[in-house]
Amino acid sequence: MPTNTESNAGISSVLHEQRVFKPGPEFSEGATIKSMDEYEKQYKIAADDPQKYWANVASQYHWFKKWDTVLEWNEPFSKWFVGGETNLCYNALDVHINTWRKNKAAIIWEGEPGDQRTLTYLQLHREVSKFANVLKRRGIQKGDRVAIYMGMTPELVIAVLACARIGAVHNVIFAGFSAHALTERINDSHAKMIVCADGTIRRGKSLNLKEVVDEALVDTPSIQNVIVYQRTKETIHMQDGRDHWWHDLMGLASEYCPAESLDSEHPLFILYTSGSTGKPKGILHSTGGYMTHVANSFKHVFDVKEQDIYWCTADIGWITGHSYMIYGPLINGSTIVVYEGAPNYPQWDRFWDIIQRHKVTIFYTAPTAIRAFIRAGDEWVTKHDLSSLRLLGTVGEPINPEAWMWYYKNVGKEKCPIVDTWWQTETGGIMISPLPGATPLKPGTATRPLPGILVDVVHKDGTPCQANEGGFLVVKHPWPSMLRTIYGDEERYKTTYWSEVDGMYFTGDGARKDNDGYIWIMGRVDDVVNISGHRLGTSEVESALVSHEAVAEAAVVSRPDEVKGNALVAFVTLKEEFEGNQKLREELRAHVAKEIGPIAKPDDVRWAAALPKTRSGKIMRRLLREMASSKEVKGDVTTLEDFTVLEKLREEEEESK
Ligand code: 6R9
Repeated sequence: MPTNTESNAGISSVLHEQRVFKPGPEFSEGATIKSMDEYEKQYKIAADDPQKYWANVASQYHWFKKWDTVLEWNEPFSKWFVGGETNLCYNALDVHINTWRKNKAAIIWEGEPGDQRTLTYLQLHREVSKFANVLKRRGIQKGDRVAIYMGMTPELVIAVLACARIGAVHNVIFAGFSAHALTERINDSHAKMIVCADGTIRRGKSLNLKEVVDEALVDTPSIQNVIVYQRTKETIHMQDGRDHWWHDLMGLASEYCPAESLDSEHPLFILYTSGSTGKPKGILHSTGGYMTHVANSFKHVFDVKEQDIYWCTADIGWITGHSYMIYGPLINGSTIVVYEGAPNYPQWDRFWDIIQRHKVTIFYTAPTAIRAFIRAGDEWVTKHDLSSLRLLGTVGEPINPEAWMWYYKNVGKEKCPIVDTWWQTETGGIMISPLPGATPLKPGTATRPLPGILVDVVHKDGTPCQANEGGFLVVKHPWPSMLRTIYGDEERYKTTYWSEVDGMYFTGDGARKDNDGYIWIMGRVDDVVNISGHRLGTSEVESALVSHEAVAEAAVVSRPDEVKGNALVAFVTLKEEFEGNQKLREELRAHVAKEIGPIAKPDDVRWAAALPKTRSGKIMRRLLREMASSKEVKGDVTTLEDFTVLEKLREEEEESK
């Protein structure tokens, strides 16, 4: 990721958000932290002695052997709960099956065509144990890497947990990735096996995954076996000796497979995140520390209660799916909803329909989805009974205050708090988020860091910024679920995260703290634009645009300008009922000038049918920057959500010339 971090001089914050929403008593009463005073107290206790704090948190979970030392810190390498032994799968399943929870639903699954399955904790435990035996029978041992490439079916959860059970390192690869991306990830991690499905279903069409696997495996010497789960029943090629059907192997497997007692630092998974340049980074997470923070943060951020039906719409191919669809919820004994398909299939109300039918109480999604719903029109939401909902969450990008308000009013009916959770693949778990029983909410900010998480906004030299002064978001003390390294590339780990600001973990995000200590994420540091000496966070200019009634989504980038140094270019997606024309263009420019000030007024406003996004829904500003300066688009584009979007943008650009 090219960063622009020589100094943060003049990163200006331009958003003026005044609305505040106080927590209701129904949350405060049942919460561990009931007020901001209590939060401040807890935060201080944890900050004064992080090791004591984390040891307390860790002792809530099952350890086969207790640790000797809480933290060994050899900057930038950390070891947590050293000498301890545990197992995440044991904590997610075995601890529940000796209680009444054995008959509680662990997974409520819905396929895109409407087929449904429910697995109780006992059933899930049985399937996972069987699949763990399948892995072992096929030669997988503790420490071996297993690639997983399948759509959102219970078998994906089963495969992940089976790896954790025997200490195999899972490497889930999002089912939308190409053969090339698959080969690259398999080879980088030297995976011994791939677990896949014949296909997956998306927008009514079946997508042949096995074909992609076959193409990828032409060049992957480490793979010895392929296990294929039959989902779509399409015709696929099965290579003798290498490829095996999931159902054949499961039919022969024993249901008895004790969970391995694993060292706290045993690697749990590798998850690749692509930077804008270079090959993808294999983020490595380990066992005891990851479990401790992920399970505990899930409990507090989502205020989870026994009866909750929790639905996280992320794909398991992303970190959110790992931490807050599988591990966090299951360790807490929650019921999770898993949905296979697209949010707009067969219509734009599929999500609301699922919430209504399954009586979902906690709903966690991404700003990009919310903006798509706004664009589709309110009627899709309002025709459903969403009264089961009590808490909403968002993750993945800064949420524009207007999108927050829409979510709050239309989905939460002004009674559900929204937890805007800031974190990263690298952080493993949520770092900054409101606590629903304590934190007054302001639309557009992830608010305050969780206890034990020492984040700050600093200058390049590490000194703290003043209130409202923009700077770099850093973490000043190791935390249990931090990445341990980039798999196979310690140097890259050091330079990417530990060389920008001395002695601190560099997140790559720009931010500011307001007078209440709330953290406002201003976007990635490379998304900061410099206009007449003012460095503006693009997300703030975008929020100003989205606050106009015609705008559904906006991405703002800069292009070089002979006179000003840089000029602002806004790519704007309009709501269905609006049409892009010169008059609206002028109106939007004036609107930004009014909301922020004349310096932030976009020089160009371009209409876009849709914005190019990474597969996980983040706007690809790098591509737009290249479009804006009319350069050839180059670099890794394997993460584009929709290649046609780029084509359309190019065509629109040609037309407007
Ligand atoms: C969990 C996840 C990490 C980057 C992160 C930041 C952005 C995530 C955010 C947010 C503002 C939030 N981001 N959550 N920005 N507010 N609540 O998304 O991980 O895919 O690794 O992305 O996403 O820029 O640095 P990952």
